[in-house]
Amino acid sequence: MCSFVSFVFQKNHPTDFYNFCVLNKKTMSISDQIQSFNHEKQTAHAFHFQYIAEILTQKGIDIQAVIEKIKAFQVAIPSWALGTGGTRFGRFPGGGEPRSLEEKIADVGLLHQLTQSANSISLHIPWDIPRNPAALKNQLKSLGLTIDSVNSNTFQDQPDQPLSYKFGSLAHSAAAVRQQAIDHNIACIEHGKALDATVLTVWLADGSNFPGQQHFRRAWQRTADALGDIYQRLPANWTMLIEYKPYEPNFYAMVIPDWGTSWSLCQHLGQKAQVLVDLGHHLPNTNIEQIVARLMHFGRLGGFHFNGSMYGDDDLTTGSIKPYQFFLIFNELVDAMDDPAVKNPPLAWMIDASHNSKDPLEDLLQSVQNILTTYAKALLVDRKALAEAQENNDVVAAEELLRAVFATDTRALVAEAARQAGGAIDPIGVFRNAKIREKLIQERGLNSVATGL
Ligand SMILES: [Mn+2]
Repeated sequence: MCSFVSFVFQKNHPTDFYNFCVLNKKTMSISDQIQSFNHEKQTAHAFHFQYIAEILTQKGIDIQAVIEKIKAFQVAIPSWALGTGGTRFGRFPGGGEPRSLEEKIADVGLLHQLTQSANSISLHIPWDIPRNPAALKNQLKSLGLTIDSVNSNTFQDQPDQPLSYKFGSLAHSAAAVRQQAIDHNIACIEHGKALDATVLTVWLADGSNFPGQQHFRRAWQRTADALGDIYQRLPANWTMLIEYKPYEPNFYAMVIPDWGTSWSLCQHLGQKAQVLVDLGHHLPNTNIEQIVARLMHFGRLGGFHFNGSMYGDDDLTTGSIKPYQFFLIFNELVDAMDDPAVKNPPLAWMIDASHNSKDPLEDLLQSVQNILTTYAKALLVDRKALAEAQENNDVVAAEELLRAVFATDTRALVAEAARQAGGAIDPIGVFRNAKIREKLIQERGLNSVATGL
């Protein structure tokens, strides 16, 4: 009934057709849904793709080489983005959220199947403690996924925890609290080892809300010493990512407020420690593209968290608020990645967003699309011409090169990359037409909770 032949007959009413399929053919796999929907979209897609391909080919760009790079780009999905985020005022669950680590992995498997660009998941300990690593590894393998990183949590107290993090963790004034936080990070490494992870991400909420509350230099030294104890336990092939944030939850001073502090801690620890840049962890108007360029120049950028923000750590959809800035950041990342003189390690890419108003899976699909279309733009920059304009101080030519690429619609390139890899030309279209959220609500209920927030 859902064969391509009957599909063609009913193509004038694609939505009705899909509803019919979903309601009457419950066994139709996601893979079949993707292929059917791709078939429906193929004519329009081919038209758009041909248009952009001709323009770029005329400019001497190897279109298939660009598509291969898009296909190779993979971004990790954090377990905490799979449910509706909370605020300090309230949380409004959307229903069908994953209730266990297995269900979180299943959701990332779905995102990967649709986009072919989300092949790993980041875990949050203790929200995602792997109870049965062997079974989880089998599940990951069957979905073509790996573990991207394990993230420690010393920003909230757990029910079975003897000492409180109210006044900090690795920077706390009491050695016993610092030791508890060190032990927790070492436990995170052990959980990660069980699932073949190789990255520990440390983000600290430590800081002070009022002037005089905390001694700045002692707080840095305690943090550095405690991180040193964790670093000692890091396996040889692991990386420790140190993430900074200018404010929140502390509003007077964070112990690690900026990239300079993260970098100083990495220098103190050694080569396995790297700076992690989270797009939302900057004050308004910070020149983030310059920060990533500087870090990569010194081989110190290890991880990158995608999200979108208007004011600070808003955790909105990647690319939703400041797309030009996002493009300029990607431009610097690609410039450094393509430069053989830059000895920066491969980056761990992750979406770090969790907000209140969208279906979390649709939001992640939007983010993946925005990441890939912006990455594709950065790949199209004529770096030789840009370098020439820069060396000749031709300000307008340099700027116009970037502006022209930014204005290029790269959606058909990303769709073609997904199509060639077996993914969806229109991932959100498939998600909606296959009524995936409705099915998840049926399976998991309306009030399931994904995170420990
Ligand atoms: Mn982050």
